[in-house]
Amino acid sequence: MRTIVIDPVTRIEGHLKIEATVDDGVVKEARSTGTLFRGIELILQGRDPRDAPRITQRICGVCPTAHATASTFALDEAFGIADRIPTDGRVIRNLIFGCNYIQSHVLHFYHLAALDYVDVTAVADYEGTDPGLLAAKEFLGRGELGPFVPRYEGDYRFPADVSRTLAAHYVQAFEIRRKAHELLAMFGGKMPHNVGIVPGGVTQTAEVDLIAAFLWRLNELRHFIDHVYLPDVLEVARVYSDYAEIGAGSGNFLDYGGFPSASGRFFDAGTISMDLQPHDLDVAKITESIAHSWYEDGSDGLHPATGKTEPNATKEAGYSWLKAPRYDGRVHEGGPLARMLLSYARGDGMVVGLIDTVLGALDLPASALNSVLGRHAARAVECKIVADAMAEWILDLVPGGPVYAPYDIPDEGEGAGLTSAPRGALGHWVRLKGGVIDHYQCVVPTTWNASPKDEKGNPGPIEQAIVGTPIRDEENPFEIVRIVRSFDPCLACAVHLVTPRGRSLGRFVVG
Ligand code: NFE
Ligand code: MG
Repeated sequence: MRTIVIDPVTRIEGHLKIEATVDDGVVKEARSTGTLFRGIELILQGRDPRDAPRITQRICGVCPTAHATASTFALDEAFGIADRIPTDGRVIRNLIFGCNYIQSHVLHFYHLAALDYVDVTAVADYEGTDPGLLAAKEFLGRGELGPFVPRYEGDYRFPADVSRTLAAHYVQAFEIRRKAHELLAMFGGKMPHNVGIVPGGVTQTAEVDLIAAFLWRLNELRHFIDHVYLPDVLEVARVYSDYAEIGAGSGNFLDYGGFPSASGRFFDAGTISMDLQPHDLDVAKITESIAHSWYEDGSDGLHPATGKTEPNATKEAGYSWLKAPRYDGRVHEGGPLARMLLSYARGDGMVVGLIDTVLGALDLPASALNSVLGRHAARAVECKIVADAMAEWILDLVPGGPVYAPYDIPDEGEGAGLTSAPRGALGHWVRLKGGVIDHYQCVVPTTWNASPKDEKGNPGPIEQAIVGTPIRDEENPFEIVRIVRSFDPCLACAVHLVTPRGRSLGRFVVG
């Protein structure tokens, strides 16, 4: 029996510690610990509600647009204007958010996860004349670390020529992400922390030149997704096919639904498990456990609309700053895999076609999607689905049409802003009193996925995905980090929580 501690887990966003107890070469128990404490929700108390989309975006630089979206949905509801958002406002919000999806998924595969599978240093030996490979060689050879980053002693399986091509795509992906940011800024003003998405709609009207320029640039991103990103994910999946059997999580998935359409949402809300029977979502069934989180006892199992956050850094039973969100008292995983399973089971033609193509190419059954490879494949498929849909959505714009609904800020009001976010299901809950924010709670995708045990002792999704994994080399447990990264965790988002006014817990608290 031995406990492997990985602290911090690198190449993810934020501060995550993983402890895995290994016996006889197999993980018997795993603990996921968010080691950073933050205070965004408290900062909102007493403020003008219109500050919420601006301030909550500071939860994260990776998915600020998700927080802008959730908080404006919550405020639209609290202001009583949720059903009055003009078409152009709705569509432009979706376009701004879609750009962030593309950027986030490309970031995750190439710059966070790919180095688990691809030895990019292979490009150091390249002596040919291919401009992409030469650019990659020059780019990756820069910096203080010496000519190349140290080699990751692990489980690299590609021949050098494939590794070199993938290294060139790794470098190209930076350019693609820059372009996705620029695309977002066309309607959103800037990235990160856009200034376009506001209660009632957006700040930028749909002008013909913007629409044309947006489409032209979007098509370059779509070309990359179709001809580079998706094929590269399939290439990794073929060579690392054993990872279709590694990293199965709880098997329960949920999503809140995302991208409002004229009649509902582009992604429908729901829950699903590996029997592929989708169920409607009942928002009342969302609760947060703090049994093993560093918060005062007494607020276990509250719905976020009345949620409390009272830190207790020395709580004996605690081991994480993340709470443990649960649906109907059960562990649920969120993310592209949840959404693609829901769309697949509901018979969305595009998703069925793409997922079946991926499964066919890899000769895998649908049950294999509950795995490390399933998460990567679902993310890539979702990236294409969203990017292609954006090219359709933009055609619904009416140039020069209204982009926001005017409103008065009410003295009292309540709202829940629920949305799909790149990493899963994101919810913001707001309550107004005297025209200012009285109560604000966020329950964030990675809070679901990286959550600790709940009051029943059930481990969170990442913990469950690690348990049962055979570890080939306990000195270099690459299976564990590959599983963790397949969830694309963002700990800055996950630990957005409140600290009581006037009580300092220091800058970082490491458990
Ligand atoms: Ni900081 Fe985020 C997304 C949100 S996640 S990245 O996607 O909301 O946990
Ligand atoms: Mg919260």
